[in-house]
Amino acid sequence: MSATILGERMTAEFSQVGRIAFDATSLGPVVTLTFRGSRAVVALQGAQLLSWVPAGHRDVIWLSSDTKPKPGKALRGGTPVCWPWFGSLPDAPQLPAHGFVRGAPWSVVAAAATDTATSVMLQADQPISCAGLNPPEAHLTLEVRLAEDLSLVLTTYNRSRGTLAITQALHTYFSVDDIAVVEIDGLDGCPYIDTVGGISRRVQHGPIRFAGETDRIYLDTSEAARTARISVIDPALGRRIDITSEGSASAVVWNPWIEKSTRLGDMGPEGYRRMVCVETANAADDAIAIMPDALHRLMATYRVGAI
Ligand code: TA6
Repeated sequence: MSATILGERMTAEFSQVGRIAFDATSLGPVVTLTFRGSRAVVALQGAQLLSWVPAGHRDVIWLSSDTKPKPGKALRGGTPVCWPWFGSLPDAPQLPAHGFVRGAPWSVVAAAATDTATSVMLQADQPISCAGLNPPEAHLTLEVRLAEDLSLVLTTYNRSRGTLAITQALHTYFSVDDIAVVEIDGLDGCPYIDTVGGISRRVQHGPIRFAGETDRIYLDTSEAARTARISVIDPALGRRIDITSEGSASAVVWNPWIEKSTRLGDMGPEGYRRMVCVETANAADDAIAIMPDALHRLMATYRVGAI
């Protein structure tokens, strides 16, 4: 369906909600939410958050200046939805990294504008499937809720008769002024899998700082994320981004640095310096099993403040 027709259909259906608009853009069809001077933009392909501009702040989300929409592929940046697996499948390396819904078509199925928030619910178009894979019988939705903060809730409903084992991530690229002076707080003492230069297991001591390619899966973080919270500290911008989560036991921290971002080819000039990924996940050892007819919610909430 062309973006124009798509936009007309959905605009007709949800435009009376107010504070929600559908547009066909150079990045594909998007839905824009507004709330008290804040704005969020979500691509319908992949239900990918592309932008969140809280009132009085710069965009919190990084999106490459060199990314273009391709069928079945996520844009570089924003929040790709990694599901029903995170990373690559060792026993099926031919299947796409990070699962197959991040480039698939989703539809807005509900919208609301209240005194406390503006929200949309997107649903992965059924059947959820991927070439060469027996698709899990699951119903997948992403709620985007814009208030003073921004929340993402990824809900997996297991419609099969068997247990659904998945790994997953809300793979968010945050915008920073200069990665060289950024710190990530809140993961002190957490065990992690370091995937740079082979696989090794370590324990985090103090804040995370960046001086090269960094690609780590922090495990058993639910305590840190739920209570002490994980924060991106950006001294150059004088900004902190606090990340709290529910239903998540892992956090992935990634910056490709120079060589890998050159290899990726879609990070834009010096893009690696302007971003850091802090992903709310259930990955590696933290895979989850969803019983038949049960559901699991993975939730991340982002809030910005001054430092
Ligand atoms: O989340 C970190 C990571 O797994 C990195 O290893 C890197 O591959 C990144 O995701 C981006 O993956 P993508 O498939 O989007 O290029």
